[in-house]
Amino acid sequence: MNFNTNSPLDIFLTELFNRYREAVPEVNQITAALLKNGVIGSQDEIVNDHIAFRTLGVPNLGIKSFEKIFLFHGYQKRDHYYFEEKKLDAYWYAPPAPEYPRIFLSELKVGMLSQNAQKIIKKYTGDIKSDPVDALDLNDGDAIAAFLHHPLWKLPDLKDYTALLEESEYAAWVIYNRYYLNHYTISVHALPEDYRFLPDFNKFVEGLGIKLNDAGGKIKTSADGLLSQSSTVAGLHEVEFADGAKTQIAGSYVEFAERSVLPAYSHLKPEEIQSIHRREGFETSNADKIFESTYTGQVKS
Ligand code: OOG
Ligand code: NI
Repeated sequence: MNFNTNSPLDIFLTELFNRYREAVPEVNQITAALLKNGVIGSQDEIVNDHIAFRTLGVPNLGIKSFEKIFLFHGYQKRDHYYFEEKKLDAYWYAPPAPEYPRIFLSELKVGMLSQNAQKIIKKYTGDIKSDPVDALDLNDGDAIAAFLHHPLWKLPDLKDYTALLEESEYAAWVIYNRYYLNHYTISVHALPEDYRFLPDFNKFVEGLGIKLNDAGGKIKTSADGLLSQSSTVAGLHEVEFADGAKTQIAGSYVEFAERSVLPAYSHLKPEEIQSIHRREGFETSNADKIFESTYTGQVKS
């Protein structure tokens, strides 16, 4: 991501990306290989399709709270997606200008979990008596970045994390990782020949020794055939819990998206094609499997 202004949105997106890049080695590894192969001239040439965040659906938090940050900065709320088995809701948000990434924002439907899991989540989030975003100066980009990197609840005990993990991998991820950027997404269709189709791009990534999420197959494709996505498997990080116990937990990952040109624009010449001519939005069946990039079945196999 590279922005030429110093707007609050540019500032906090850049700070989030810098922190994410430090925590997820695959980001720089892929960029370095694209540079070395002469595919791009600098990191800024990579088009960021979207970024994603996860939230807990409890009073004062969740999508209703989190989305205020992006709505304030000109994002528009679009389609809703529901994931029955994972007990998740999600929306995507269209950016104020094409150089900004879309946002994919999800929320755990906490009320659908067992009494025990709800009790654990409440133990950490129950003290939050007002919406913390309301106390934030949304014109201050540094303050927003600090807010997204600052814990809203105390560090969990390992036993609480483990109990959540058994029932909801998503719940366990959020209770430890909170609002950290979950992934950024390389628009592979914006890359030159040999890299702009997902099967080739996946081979390039795997050639770097990076593991891909194979839940539902390495490439997830929408029913209309126009949106294909793949992703890395989240790396494991040794972390410490409130009780001093240490274990390895999943962090963030990298996603790759190929948005095809819509049939109505198939007559356009390659140089005429802009992002508005390509498949928009997301796809529930793709997203359902992309979520699993942080799940035990992928990160520990
Ligand atoms: C989001 C998974 C879904 C997409 O592009 O469909 C997704 C997550 O892992 O939080 O990113
Ligand atoms: Ni995504």
